[in-house]
Amino acid sequence: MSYTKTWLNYQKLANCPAEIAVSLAEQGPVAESIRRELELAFDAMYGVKPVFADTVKDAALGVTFCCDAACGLGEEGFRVEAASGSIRVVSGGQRGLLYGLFAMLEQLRMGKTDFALEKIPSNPLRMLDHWDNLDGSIERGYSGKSFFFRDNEMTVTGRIRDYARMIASIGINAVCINNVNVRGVAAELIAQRYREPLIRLARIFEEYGVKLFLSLNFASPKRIGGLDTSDPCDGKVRAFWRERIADVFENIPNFGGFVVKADSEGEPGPFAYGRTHADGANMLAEFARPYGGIIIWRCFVYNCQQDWRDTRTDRARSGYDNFIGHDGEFAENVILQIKNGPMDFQVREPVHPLFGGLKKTNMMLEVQIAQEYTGQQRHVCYLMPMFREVLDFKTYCGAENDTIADIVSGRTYGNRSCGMVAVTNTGDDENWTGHDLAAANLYGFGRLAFDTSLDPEEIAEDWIRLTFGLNEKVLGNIRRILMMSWPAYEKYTSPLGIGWMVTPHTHFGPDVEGYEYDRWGTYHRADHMGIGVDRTPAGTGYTTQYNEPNASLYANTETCPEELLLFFHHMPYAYVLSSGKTIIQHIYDTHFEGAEDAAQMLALWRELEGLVEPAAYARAEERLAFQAEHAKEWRDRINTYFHRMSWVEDEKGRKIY
Ligand code: GCV
Repeated sequence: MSYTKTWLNYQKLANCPAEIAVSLAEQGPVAESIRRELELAFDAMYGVKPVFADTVKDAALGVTFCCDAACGLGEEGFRVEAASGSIRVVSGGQRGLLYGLFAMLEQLRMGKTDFALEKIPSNPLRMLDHWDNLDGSIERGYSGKSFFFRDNEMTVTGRIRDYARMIASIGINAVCINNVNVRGVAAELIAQRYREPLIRLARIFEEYGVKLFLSLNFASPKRIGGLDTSDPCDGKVRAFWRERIADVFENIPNFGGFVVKADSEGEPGPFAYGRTHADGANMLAEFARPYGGIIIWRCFVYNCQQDWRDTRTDRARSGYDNFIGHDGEFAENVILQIKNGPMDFQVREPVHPLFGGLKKTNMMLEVQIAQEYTGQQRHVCYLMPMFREVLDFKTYCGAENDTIADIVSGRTYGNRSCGMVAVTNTGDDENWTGHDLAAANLYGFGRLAFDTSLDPEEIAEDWIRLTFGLNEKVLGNIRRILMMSWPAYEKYTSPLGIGWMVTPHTHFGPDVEGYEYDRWGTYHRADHMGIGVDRTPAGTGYTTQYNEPNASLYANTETCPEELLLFFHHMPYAYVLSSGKTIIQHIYDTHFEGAEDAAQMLALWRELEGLVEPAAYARAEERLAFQAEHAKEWRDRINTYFHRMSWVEDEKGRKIY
């Protein structure tokens, strides 16, 4: 199947230089990628093939790449200076030159000829996690099937190189290719069966500075090793892992390490043997350490067998409760991967309290650009504004450098094993991401992980120009759509921090009580008087997991940020918000507004007919039209439910079924 070029859609530019000379002394796989990309890009942009030469001084456009370990930019940082037809790209390593190359191309494509840029990546690890299964399906995948696996085989096709190019162009340096739920033959990815295609895949990634990671199954000693236990302290189990891990690192080039989902949602882990997460993670880390390998251990651990009548057990508490007692016990090459919020990628959640709690443990921020709970790439929901809020959140873990961005970039504790990871949103659909506008989340995540200070609106603008060209109307309309999309989605789905009103299992579409009486710990506790979960010390005590002043701020209804009021408090429908509206009126109003916003996004897109490439226009038009209708369904289902629950009429007398 053919596929779109997304933001690497190099278009012909005006003012083409007559000849282009490039000086690049470096050799090796990354340097080769730089050469290939230059040929591709300059041919498409200027119709000129660059000449590679030792000196560039006589050319109309001369580009010099300079690898200088003493430049102070590190292996991944770069400086690009362009003036009067001469461009100089400097870095301490080839990966930095590659990132500098893409940054230079972006500037040229946006019509700039004289510019200076200097960037050192904020986060050491900038990673994408695929939840791809070996049969080709993708857990929570909304853009077709896997391009890594099909029918229990690996598919290392030309698309992988384009994928590697695409993600390298936004600074991604690590990818885990298989689902954290490691089922069936996926456990054998660490064995011989998939070795040869994994080596080929790893070599392609290496050309673009991307490390390969695999998710492993903690019960592998039993599942594929023929042992009768997977106890991490058992000698035979240790020998199994020592041998397997050594074999993987010694044979797969550029291998980064393993991602582990243990004792979570039915996945095996150390608990079965009375061992701790630290016992499990450290055992694996010990065998990965000689190779510079990393164990990424997920903190998404909670009781998924809860009785809804139990109001003391709180899923929001569980990540913190499970891990805080082990602070300082994890090996140096273990990173705890923590979701942005304590529940599960809802449209609005507070920031996970573990970030402010752990002081002696490597941490990584996990977000989800696969829009599992935010419209599944059938709704547009640009998530960078949400991630911006998360990164800026002050944890008060110390007097300074206490934001999430500080912690995961290593500024707070001076560590290098940290960073950001996104559960990714790609598949084999022709446009990679199902919804053409969902590619903004992939692009945006990479840019934000590389530079955590960026403004979401500026990222959106860059993405629009690089994908759709420089037309001002196109820029203006798509920017408005993207920037209004997350607030709109929140308005027509989730009031004031209440999540989970979705259809069970699929997580798509409204079902207000879908998860209310289920075992997953996901309750909004709406009754005829009010709604919300009391997570104060008088309730589940979740607020106490935050450092002060956050703990008190959240515990008090007067100071709790209103967008999270019902996450932290059970409130009567008649409670009056700062807007002067009651909670019930707020629910009605936001749901009507959200549906109107969705209709407006469709109208804004429709103004672009003829200005956007026809196939992309049609694909997105269809999805935005669906979204506008689906938003009405959300509006009506939620409003009707709360009207029937509360018996309060809408002040504006609108239709509530
Ligand atoms: C990969 C949520 C999703 C699951 C996912 C899990 C996780 O529960 O619904 O599909 O499993 O998160 O993050 O491990």
